[in-house]
Amino acid sequence: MSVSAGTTAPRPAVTLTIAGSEATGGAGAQADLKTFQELGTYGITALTCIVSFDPKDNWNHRFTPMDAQVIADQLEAIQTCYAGSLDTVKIGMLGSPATIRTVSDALKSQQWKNVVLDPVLICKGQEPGHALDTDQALKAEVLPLATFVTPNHFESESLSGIAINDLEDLKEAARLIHQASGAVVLAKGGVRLEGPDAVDVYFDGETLEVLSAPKVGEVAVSGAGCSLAAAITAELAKGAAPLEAARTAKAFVTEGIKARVSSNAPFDALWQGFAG
Ligand code: PXL
Repeated sequence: MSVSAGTTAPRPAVTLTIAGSEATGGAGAQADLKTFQELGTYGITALTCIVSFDPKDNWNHRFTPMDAQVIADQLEAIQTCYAGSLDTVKIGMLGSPATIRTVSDALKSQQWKNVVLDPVLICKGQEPGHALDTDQALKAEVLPLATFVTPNHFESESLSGIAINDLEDLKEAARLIHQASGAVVLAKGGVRLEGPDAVDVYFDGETLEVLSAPKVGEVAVSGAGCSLAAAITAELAKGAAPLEAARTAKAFVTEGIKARVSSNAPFDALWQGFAG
């Protein structure tokens, strides 16, 4: 049976992720799409690169960028198909200055309500000179377009320029990153700060709130950062206020970490499907 165009059924909120593939399914676009599906939005992907862990080399990342024109083509298809209904985007791993330029051009070609940036700065095994160029381009060309940014401990230090050793430092970093970007900030302490709880600092220019949940183990789980930003994206697309979106996303990720999936890799992956 075919479904005709122009159906009057309620339409789901549309969410786009501009992200890399992580082949084993734990992180990147795969984590984003699973999160979107679980939270009831219609997920779309523009793929920026392919990451294949290397089991023969300490699970370092083998990184293959997509050709800039292929990224531009995907975004053209997506933005044309969903012109008028696509106003929420998540940005994950971009990986090269050329990709960053292509993505920032596409972002500037339309209006957005929500641009959620997970500022993935360094990919394990990436060549440092190349990574520095990429980081600078991300800060110059994409960060100013973000409405919501979710840096982890390392990324918060890099974006704020301060060392982060405790919760007070993380609060200061969140303030500084907000000042520099104008975006709502959720700076993630995760397992990197000492103490029994995984603490994140939310700051939107007025409200500063510490989101806290008991740590689930002491080791980072693959896909937690991607899933957190994707969950924020989905909640914002459905109309949640930023603080509410951050709280829901943190609870979603905490449950997903509890239900993590182990493999032959030396790290586990978050499972978004725990509720089903
Ligand atoms: O977790 C950051 C991340 C994002 N995107 C891709 C990745 C990773 C980490 O492995 O591979 C594609």
